[in-house]
Amino acid sequence: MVLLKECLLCLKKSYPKRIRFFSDKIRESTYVGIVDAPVEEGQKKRGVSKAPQVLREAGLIQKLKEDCNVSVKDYGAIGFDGNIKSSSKKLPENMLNYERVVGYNKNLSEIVQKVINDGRICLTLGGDHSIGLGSVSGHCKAKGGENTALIWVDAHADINTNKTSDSGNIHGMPVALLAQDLIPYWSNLPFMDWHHSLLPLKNIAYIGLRSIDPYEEFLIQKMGIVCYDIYDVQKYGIDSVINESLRKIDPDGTKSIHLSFDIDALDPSDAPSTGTPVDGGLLLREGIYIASTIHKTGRLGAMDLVEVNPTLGDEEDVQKTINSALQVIAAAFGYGRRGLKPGLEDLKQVRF
Ligand SMILES: [Mn+2]
Repeated sequence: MVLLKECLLCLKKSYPKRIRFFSDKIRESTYVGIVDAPVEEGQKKRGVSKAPQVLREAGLIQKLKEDCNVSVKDYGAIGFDGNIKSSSKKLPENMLNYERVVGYNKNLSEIVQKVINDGRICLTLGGDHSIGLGSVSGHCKAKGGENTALIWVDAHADINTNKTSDSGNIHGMPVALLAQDLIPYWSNLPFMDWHHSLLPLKNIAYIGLRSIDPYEEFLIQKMGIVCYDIYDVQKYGIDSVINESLRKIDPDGTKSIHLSFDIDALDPSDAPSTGTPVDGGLLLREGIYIASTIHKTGRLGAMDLVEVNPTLGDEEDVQKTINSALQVIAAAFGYGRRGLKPGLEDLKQVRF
């Protein structure tokens, strides 16, 4: 065992290219921190806050440990910053449950930043997609906005502001709140001093969109945001879409990648139990392909899995949706459909 390690180290010194070949064949532990965001005030349907518990009961942590060889640390559930409550401050219009949503995102942002600074990949279990605000914000604070690349996999663009949103649901606004370039589009956002809109739009790529509001489409075009909608997935294939996305938002291959995966990106046949399903979505295998391609970069910094609502649909719908969520998460943390790579233990008998 020791000999094997020494042998590999020796090769690393003299043959850097060869060691990369060997490293690729050896399974290494990944360190993950899990955060629950059992919240649902970013939209109007109740039940999505139950997802973290249901995903855990379905064996998420066991799957990560056994199928992905991941070392898991549990950071528990986010709370709500009690300092943010009704005050004389004028709240922004057309942002439902504003204090509540800002309050839990502040908390989430701090925890995500801590998990990443602890040297772990942060997995946040939503909750509705409003938690993308705190999660990505925390990632940017830990790594710097310039050094963070965001892949937003979703049926929707979630880039409305309170001036353009029809619903006032904040789960349709997180990308607009995160983007540095869109700061001028906002005004009067109290209790947001913890958030700095650090992420440049050029570091964001959308995959799977198919329900885009007119203003969102205008903004995507005007700002040149990298966007591969469901039409592009069909046209170019998922391999080109994810690799081109990564190449465009992270051309040097050096950024910390944030995968924000809305389960409604998947077709309702694979993920029916979600609040705003849209027909004609990504196949489960395409969702898995996105996640495993990001895993293979070795630069996944954080992941959100959001919008699973276990109170919608019948039992079969819920099972399907949970299964799809578990498979996408497992793929992001290294589970391959051809099985696990051998670990050092497995290689004891191998002669190079
Ligand atoms: Mn979303």
